[in-house]
Parts: sequence; structure tokens; C-alpha cells
Amino acid sequence: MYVALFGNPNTGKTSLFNCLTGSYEYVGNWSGVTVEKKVGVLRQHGVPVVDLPGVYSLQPLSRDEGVATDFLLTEPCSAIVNIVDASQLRRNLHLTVQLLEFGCPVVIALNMVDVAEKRGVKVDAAKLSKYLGVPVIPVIARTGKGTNELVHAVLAAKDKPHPAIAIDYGAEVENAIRRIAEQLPDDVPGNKRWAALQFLEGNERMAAYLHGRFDLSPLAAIREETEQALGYQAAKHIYETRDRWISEAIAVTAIEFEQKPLTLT
Ligand code: GDP
Ligand code: K
Ligand code: MG
Repeated sequence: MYVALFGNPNTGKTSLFNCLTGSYEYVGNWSGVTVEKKVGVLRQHGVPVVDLPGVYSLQPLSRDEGVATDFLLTEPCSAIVNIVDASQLRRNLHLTVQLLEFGCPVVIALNMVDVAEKRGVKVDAAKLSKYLGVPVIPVIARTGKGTNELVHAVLAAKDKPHPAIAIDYGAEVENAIRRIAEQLPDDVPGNKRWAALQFLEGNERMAAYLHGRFDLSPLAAIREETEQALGYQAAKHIYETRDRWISEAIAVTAIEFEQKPLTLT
């Protein structure tokens, strides 16, 4: 089973992959897309690591981005390393939340700490770890600093059952999650709550995965009812709820230490 590297585009994912795997890199292609598939082996530990295409969310905007979501839907993974750009915390944590909802062990590699500090922001890794409920290891992927600590954290976390986080999405969406989850098969990837949320958000890869296994129309009807009750798209509601949760995470973990324009977007 793979250790899978997830992160937004340009967060240092490939740099980190190279630090973790040294020269054991194998390059091929993901099926159906032109994105290269990079698989390596964790230095000295023989654990396979895969570098996935950079995505801002598990809702793919292109076929290439769909590779990351399809990976979760089809490949059992032993742990996720989620590389997070400390200078763009708010944007990065939207993917993090969806990975934490999936329920596989997650270790955060907090990268671009130097860039954040130049912008006058210091992220407290220990506090962020406490808020997210998973290890947060500061790294400088360009130089490899912090990779040994990261490897230790991954080896300690991998293959251990890890409880998924459960953000409260409010009565309408919670009711929809419950009703959809009741209908999902027990062997759904991740967990039923995650799958129900991804379906409610309109994740087409999730719909494609479920389609063919059974009739999607009752699930689509629940989504429609929910959107009627909300008065707008479930995806918007879910995004905004996560954004408030992330604001709180930033408020308790990121310190602005200089009077510079701060953009934690
Ligand atoms: P990917 O798109 O996520 O695979 O990111 P890359 O590994 O290609 O890195 C994107 C850019 O960020 C490259 O120019 C890296 O050298 C740079 N980079 C990676 N890690 C760091 C870091 O910790 N600090 C700084 N300042 N730059 C970094
Ligand atoms: K890049
Ligand atoms: Mg890359």
C-alpha cells in the first residue's frame, strides 16, 4: 500500500517526493491521462510513495485533477502526506479538511515556512497539529530539512486506524449526509460520511464511482431536496462551513508578527 503525497499545485510536492525517495523514482503515466505517475520508495524503509497531481480540492476541475480523487476511490493507501504551503494556509486547508474527512492516517508536511515568515506570518505547528488532530511537521522541501522527522511521523502513523474528523455542517446537510450514508455500501472508500459529503458537493468522480454499483437517483433526489431547503447549492454551503472552520484554525495557529500586508488566501 502506498504512502500518497497530496497537496495544492506548487506547494513543493515534487521537491518533497524527491527528498523522501532519493533516486528510487519510477516514472510512468496514469491511465487515461497524460499526467506522469511518479512512484518511489521511502529511503531505507522500502515503503512505496506516490506523487499525485496537485489539486485545490477533491472536486476535480479537469481529468488530470481527477487522478488524485480516483486514487482515493480505487487504491488503498497506508498513509497520506499532505504538503501544506504555510504562506497560503487558508487555501491549502480546504484540501486538508477533505483528506481528514476521508479517515486514512494523515501527516501534514508544513512547507514554505520561509516564505510565510518573509511575509510576517509564523505558523505554530504544534497548535495546528492539535487543532487538526494529526502530526504537523515543518519542512523545507527544497533543501530536505525536516524530512527525517517527517519520515518518522509517517512510519508511526501508517496503517493505524485514524478517526475521520466530523465538522458540523448544520441541520439540513447533516440530515442529507445521514440519509445518503444509509444507502451507501459498506465497502465505500474512506467512510460513508466522506462519500456522502463528496456526493453532495457534486464530485463527479464520486458519482462515477457509485454509478454502476447502484441507482443514483435517490441520492440525487436527497441532494435536490437539501438544496431546496438551503436555497442554494450544497457545495457552496459545505465550502463556506469549511472556510469558517479553517478561519478558526488560522486564528489559533498563525501569528502575524510584522505589520506587513497579510494574505493567507
Ligand atoms: P509541486 O508543484 O507541488 O510539485 O512543487 P515543486 O516541488 O515543483 O516546487 C515548486 C517551487 O517551490 C520550486 O521552485 C521549488 O524549488 C520551490 N520550493 C519547494 N519547497 C520550498 C520551500 O520550502 N521554500 C521555498 N522558498 N521554496 C520552495
Ligand atoms: K510545479
Ligand atoms: Mg509536482
